[in-house]
Amino acid sequence: MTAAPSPPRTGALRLVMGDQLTTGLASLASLDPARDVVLMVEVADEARYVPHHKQKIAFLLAAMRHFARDLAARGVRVDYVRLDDPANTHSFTDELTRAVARHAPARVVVTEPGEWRVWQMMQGWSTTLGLPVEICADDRFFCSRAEFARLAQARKTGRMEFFYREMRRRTGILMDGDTPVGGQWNFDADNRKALPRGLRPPARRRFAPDDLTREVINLVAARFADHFGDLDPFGWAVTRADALAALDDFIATALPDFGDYQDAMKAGEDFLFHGLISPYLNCGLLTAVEVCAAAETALRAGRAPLNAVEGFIRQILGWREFVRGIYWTEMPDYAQTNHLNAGRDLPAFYWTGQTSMRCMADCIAATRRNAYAHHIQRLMVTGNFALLAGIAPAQIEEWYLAVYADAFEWVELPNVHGMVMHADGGRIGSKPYAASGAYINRMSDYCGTCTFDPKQKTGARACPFNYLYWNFLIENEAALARNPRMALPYRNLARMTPADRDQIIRAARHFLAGHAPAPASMQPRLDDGW
Ligand code: FAD
Ligand code: DLZ
Ligand code: SF4
Repeated sequence: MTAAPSPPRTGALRLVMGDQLTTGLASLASLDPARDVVLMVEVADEARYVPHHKQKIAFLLAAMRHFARDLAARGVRVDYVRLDDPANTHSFTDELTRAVARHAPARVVVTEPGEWRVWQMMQGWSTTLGLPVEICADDRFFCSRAEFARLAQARKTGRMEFFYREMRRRTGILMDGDTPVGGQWNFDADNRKALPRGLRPPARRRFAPDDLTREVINLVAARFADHFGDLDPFGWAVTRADALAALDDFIATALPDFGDYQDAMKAGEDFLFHGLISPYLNCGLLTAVEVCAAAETALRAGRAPLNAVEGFIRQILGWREFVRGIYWTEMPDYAQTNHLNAGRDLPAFYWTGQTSMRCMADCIAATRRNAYAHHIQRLMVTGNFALLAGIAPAQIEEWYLAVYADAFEWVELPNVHGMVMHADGGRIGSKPYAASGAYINRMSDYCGTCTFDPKQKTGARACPFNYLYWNFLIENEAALARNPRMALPYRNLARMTPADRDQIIRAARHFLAGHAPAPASMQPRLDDGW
């Protein structure tokens, strides 16, 4: 008598995570609908390792549910574990273990993750599961992790600008043969205009939540009530079709002015001429290739000028790829550096928004409303303040990772640790972007309605950015004075009388001592039970 045949094993169990919502994902490429199962899991660990903005959690879970629905409609077997499933263990590893028991797969297939933390977790999966685990390279970037490492060895990743030119040559984007379109690589000098009075940014396309998204919003409201941020109005696209519509809307209405007003800020105008596409790019609903192609097509069709299109494409083909490469070649040591020995606690107003500094209050309020702030708000307002105030890098990094819908560590950390805090000693930027109130006054209309005066250095009405700026130069003289790009500010500092210096130091100390750190209830809770 022959033994009864054992039940056929599922082919592969393919885990798709919240930032991998791309139909052409590497780990889905060889999917066999007859034998494979796609696993997607909503786990509280991912929502709580930093206290993510409510809207960010809702955006990702809604996008995951729509992605799963679309896969299932195409005949793919999807095993989807919801957040409110009573059996949910709320961790990637434990949910994989449970799914392996359900499906008895021959192997697990996954695409490399966006965060070092999860990459480390993955290294243990084969042993834990007792199965082969195939980790596919994430091919949604122009430059793979391996290729960036090769370029770094060939010394082509020292500065973003040279890496960017190399990427232009390799991809042919914005190239006419061997030369850059327009005969110039970079039009940044044209892109620093303040917003003229009377110029109204276009209304932006937002997307009303459907029933599936509304269900997620209600779940997040109930489960994460203590997290930062508003849930309503929720206007993010959560499907590929709507993300494409958002991209079309940007290209048609805002891209033409993106370049001119890239560095501008205006109170109450949350989006200006920015793309509003980073959440879609980072979760996978849009790809970098198609976004760059859409911008280049607009240029070639005469629908957007070169300074706008080059400036926009540089952010994606240049900065986005560059910071990812730095993250993966330099982690985990990268996160530990603290070049300026900054160690002050993050003030509570980053979470409450309650501060008399109009620029800070406006940027934090926009962040609370939208889980979004545009680049100059992040860099020159909330980032600049953290730099000047000497906030501990890890604390300000957690804030940025928590509050933005587009924040994943591979892109957040180099921007905050490197570009903003100069904690990496200059790997990302050759000098810190430190600026006084004069810069914010030039590029925005915040100061006109602020209790402080951007023209005063000391005294009760002096703009805090002013004395904090000079105090920053004084506190970091040993680390920064020999940097050639800091020569001008240090020459100006040298002209200050000892009495003026003393007054600055006292004003800064008084201000910093008067701002309490965030109470424990606002700090990330890594060990929170579910
Ligand atoms: P646009 O201004 O329209 O730019 C187009 C695209 O270019 C963006 O969608 C983004 O994909 C890319 N891009 C622009 N600047 C950068 C940059 N410096 N690094 C990487 N990509 C860039 N971006 C994130 O995607 N996630 C983050 O967590 C994040 N944290 C940041 C923290 C700080 C302190 C700073 C200064 C910048 C951060 N950025 C981050 C970069 C940038 O601010 C956002 O990508 C941008 O604001 C997203 O809005 P947008 O789509 O309207 O961008
Ligand atoms: C950010 C996030 C959140 C809030 N929730 C989930 C989730 O429930 N399930 C999931 O697969 N992914 C989630 N994510 C995104 C992950 O944090 C992200 O995929 C990893 O950090 C990638 O390294
Ligand atoms: Fe910000 Fe200073 Fe201007 Fe007030 S005066 S809005 S604190 S830069």
